Amino acid sequence: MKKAFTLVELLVSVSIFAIVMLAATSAVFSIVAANNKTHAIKSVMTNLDFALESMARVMRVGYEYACGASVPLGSTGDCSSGGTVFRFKANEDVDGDNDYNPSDLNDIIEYSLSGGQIMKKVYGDNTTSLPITAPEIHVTNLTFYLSGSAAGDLKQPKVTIVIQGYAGTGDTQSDFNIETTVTQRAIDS
Ligand SMILES: [Ca+2]
Ligand SMILES: [Ca+2]
Repeated sequence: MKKAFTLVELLVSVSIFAIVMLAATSAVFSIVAANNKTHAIKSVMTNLDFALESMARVMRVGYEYACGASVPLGSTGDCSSGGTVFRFKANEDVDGDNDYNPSDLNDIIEYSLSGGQIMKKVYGDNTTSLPITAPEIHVTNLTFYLSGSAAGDLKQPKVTIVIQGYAGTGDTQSDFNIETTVTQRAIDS
C-alpha cells in the first residue's frame, strides 16, 4: 500500500504551519516595536542630557540665583517649595553685545517651560528667547527648588532641577523623570 497524506493530516499540518508563522511574525513585530521604543528613548535621553548638561554648566559658574517669576530682575530669591522660573546672572557676555558688567541687568539667563519645551531667555541689549529641548520631547513639568540664594544666610546657593515628561505616542511613548542639583561655584555668604 502506497503511503500518502490523508486530507486530515494535510489540514492539521497546514494549520500548525499557519500558527507557527503567525507566532513568528508577531514576535518579529514586537521585536521591531521594542527596538523603535529603545531608539526613541535613547534619542530623547541624549537630547535631554545635553540640554540639562548645558543648563547646569552655565548655572554653576553664574550667581545671583533667583527662583519664581515675581522676583525682580537682578534680585535673588529662594523657592524651597518649588518654582517654575529660574534666573541668574551669567559670568560672561551671553547676550552677544560685547559688553559684560557684573552689576547691570544684562547677561541674565532665565529658564522656564513653554509649550512643552524648556526655554532659555537671555536678558540684555540683544534679548533672545529660544527652546533648548527638541519639539519631539514633551516636557510636562519643570520645577526648580532653590535655597541659600540670599547673602548673609551662611548657605551656598543650591538649586535642584526636576524635569518630567514624555516622548513618542501610543505604544512607543516613553516617560522620563530626571533630577539634578547645581551648587553655585563662587563662594557666597
Ligand atoms: Ca552682554
Ligand atoms: Ca547665601
